Amino acid sequence: MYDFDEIIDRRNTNSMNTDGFRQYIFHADETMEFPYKDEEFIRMWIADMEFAAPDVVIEGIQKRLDKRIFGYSQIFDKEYYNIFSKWCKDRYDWSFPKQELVMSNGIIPALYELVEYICKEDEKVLFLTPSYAYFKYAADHNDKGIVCSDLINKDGYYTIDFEDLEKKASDKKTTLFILCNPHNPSGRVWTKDELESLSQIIQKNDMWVISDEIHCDLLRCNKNHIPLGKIMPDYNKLITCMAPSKTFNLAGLMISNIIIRNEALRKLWLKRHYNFDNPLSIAAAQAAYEKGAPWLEALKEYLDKNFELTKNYLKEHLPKSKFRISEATYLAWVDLNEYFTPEEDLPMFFAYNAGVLLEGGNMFVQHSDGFIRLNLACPRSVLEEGLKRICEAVNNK
Ligand code: LCS
Repeated sequence: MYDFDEIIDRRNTNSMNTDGFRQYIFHADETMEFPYKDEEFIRMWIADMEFAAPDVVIEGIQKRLDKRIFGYSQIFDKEYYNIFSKWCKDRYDWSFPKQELVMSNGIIPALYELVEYICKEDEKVLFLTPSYAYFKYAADHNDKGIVCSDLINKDGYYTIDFEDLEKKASDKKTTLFILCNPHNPSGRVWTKDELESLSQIIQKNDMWVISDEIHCDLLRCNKNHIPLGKIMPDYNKLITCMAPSKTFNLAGLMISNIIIRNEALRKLWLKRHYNFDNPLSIAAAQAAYEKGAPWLEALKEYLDKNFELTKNYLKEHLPKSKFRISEATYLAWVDLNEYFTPEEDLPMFFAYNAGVLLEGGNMFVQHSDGFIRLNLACPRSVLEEGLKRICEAVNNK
């Protein structure tokens, strides 16, 4: 019914994935050359998918196109809230009042703004490492310091070092905690117990917390997501971020949901934020949440199989690699420390020697040397070729 095996040509679409890798991964320009032509690369890097967006979403955009005028837009219609809150209720048994929902052209821009609004002059931002690097960039952008708490890695299974976190959270200047829930890049889905322990630390230290739940819809089939807002139902200094961008492969449409409980912060947001949304993005997001669930369930099954395949392939061909199937995301976090020294530049190695574009090593703030992150949201034939090239390159090293 849904063809996730289809190979779609993304060239000439201004896609970051096909055209932006020199700049993003290698901080280089178009003069950087590789032994592979651009179209010969297997691209397993940036977190978007090689799959077509659901037909119901494309139809939603089409219906909006038919209205033919694309003037300034904002979500006025309460239908959007009704549909998105139903999504949260159905999937996470969690709901929030309508007035708490504001929109942003992406979660990253929201993080940049929220750090600015929340943190005073000499205050710092706390997060768990390895981390999606934009948590750091949001602090850097606002000239705020960062405090990192390394996760504990036991045989590829990551847990929170609560003792370390507690110590760092108790610093009065560390006022904001950004939680990646579920976690990129480890793929952990935090359990109720873990979230409760986190909530105690947050509460005890009266911290602000942003729970970035952008990956929450993309879980392995046997996993369940718990919004932090559900664990902390009355905590006022909590902001939740969710989006259709990862779930339905709509990152370029730049629309995301920011749920701000604190009234003063929300007022500040509404005053300072550039509060317009792209009308096509509104239509897409609404259609996705209203009609996209069957597509998502099929996608999850496909991704589960890609993870199984990856696990088996790595076990056979790179027996000294360490890998556990991620509980969430379509990202595989693979430990290659037995094959590389910490100084080696893994994205460069694989681009040159395997023709595979991937992220890894120091791209995740800290505590990530010797790891590669593989985006498995691609047709199985592409994945097979990518894995083959990766393993051959390492074994020929
Ligand atoms: N938050 C997390 C935890 C993410 O992983 C990403 C995208 C974003 C926010 C981006 O939000 P947006 O501004 O698009 O709404 N993650 C990416 C990644 O790991 N590689 O490429 C993108």
